[in-house]
Amino acid sequence: MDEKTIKHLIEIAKKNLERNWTGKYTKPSPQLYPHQWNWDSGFISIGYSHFNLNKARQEILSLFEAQWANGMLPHIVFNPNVSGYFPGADFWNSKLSPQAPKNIYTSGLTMPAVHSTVCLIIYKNQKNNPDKDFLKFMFEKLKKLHSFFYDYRDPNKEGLVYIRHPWESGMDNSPSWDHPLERINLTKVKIPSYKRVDNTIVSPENRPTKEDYDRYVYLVAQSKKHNYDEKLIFSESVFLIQDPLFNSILCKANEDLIEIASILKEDSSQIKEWYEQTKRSINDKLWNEEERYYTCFDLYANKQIKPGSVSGLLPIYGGIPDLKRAQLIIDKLNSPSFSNNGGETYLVPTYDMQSKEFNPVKYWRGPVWININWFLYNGLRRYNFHSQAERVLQDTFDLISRYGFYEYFNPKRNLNDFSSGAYGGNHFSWSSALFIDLFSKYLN
Ligand code: 9WN
Repeated sequence: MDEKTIKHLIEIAKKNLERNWTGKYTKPSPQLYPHQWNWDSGFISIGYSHFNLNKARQEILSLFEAQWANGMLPHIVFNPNVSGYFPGADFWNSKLSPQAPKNIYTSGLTMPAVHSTVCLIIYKNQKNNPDKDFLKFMFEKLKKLHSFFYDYRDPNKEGLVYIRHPWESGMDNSPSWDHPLERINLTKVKIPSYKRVDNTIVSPENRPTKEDYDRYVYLVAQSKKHNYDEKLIFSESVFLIQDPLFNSILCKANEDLIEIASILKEDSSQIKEWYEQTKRSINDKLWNEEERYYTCFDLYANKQIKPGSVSGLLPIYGGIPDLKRAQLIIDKLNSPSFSNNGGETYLVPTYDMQSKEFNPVKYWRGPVWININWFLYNGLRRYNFHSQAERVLQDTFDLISRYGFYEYFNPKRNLNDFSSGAYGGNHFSWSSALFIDLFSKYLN
């Protein structure tokens, strides 16, 4: 990692964000994702906060304009002037819900709640000029977002929230969802007709399968049938999962919202309760004693899902494990499941490399993603695992300098075909924005 190359890459990263900026928000990638995406905007805003605070704030403000009356922040906010994405605004028909905003079209589900964390980062990156206005404007909206999760997605009132669609996790075709999704018997249920666009823009080999999409579409159709009413969807859904990363992101967001409340001298007693309960329940319910890391809980089947996802390592991002468990997570990270001692793989594969489900080229079934590296890096630093954190940084640099700012990457270093290790969209916004954050000490 030499300073000159890092600075050069930072300049390219800034240009990518400039290229994807629409005047109101930043597209995740130029063609593949032309609308505004929920957690993407969070990551993008973190990148901007180092060199353009106005855009950092604008990105978040634009997203929250589409917040639903019940507090839900939709996973996509549609740009009415743009087509070429499936499922688009018409398919979602968010107006079915009385909770949806009147003049903005959105999807009908949500994504991981990174936003309180992002707002605090924006505040801190103001450095010598601390302005509380943005935090003041955001505080109630952020609290409402957290309330949404605890009011509507925590049926046992245990501080663990569920996702009701793979798209909510942001890790769409993770093998963790295979078994629960198999409950949707494709030969028996009616799937609305639809036409994908994603696999005409990038190689189908690197995207979810037709069966995956059939099930994604089916779950959307089910929620539309209930006009996006959370309670009705819950009563009928076969896909209800408590995921460690999703809940750890919320736990960290609670921690950061508590800090925001203290900056603003607002009451944070409710947020503290959420924080404590979520932390405790992740440890009580999502820890897998056999594999010695965290895993998802399947609410429908009332049992844990087989461990394997990188999500199970990431409670360190939220400060969830005690030191003993954090060390076990490091052992897992260093094991052949997620690393290769001979240095033949990049950190961090998104699924256990020793499992039969692992696929190094297929989306969330193995490839390295830069946002996951960002969570891992911050978690490792939080527990003072500095040498591992440096490895994440080095591997992120190696991947980006070798291939460019792609969406996801093959974890294997020694590929025969040198050109085939990076997939999905190029000029990808969060790869660019989080690279800027990870290497922000090199900013001019
Ligand atoms: C569906 C935008 C989004 C990311 C997700 C990623 C992918 C969409 C898709 O792209 O999902 O939401 O069409 O595949 O899985 O994490 O937010 O970048």
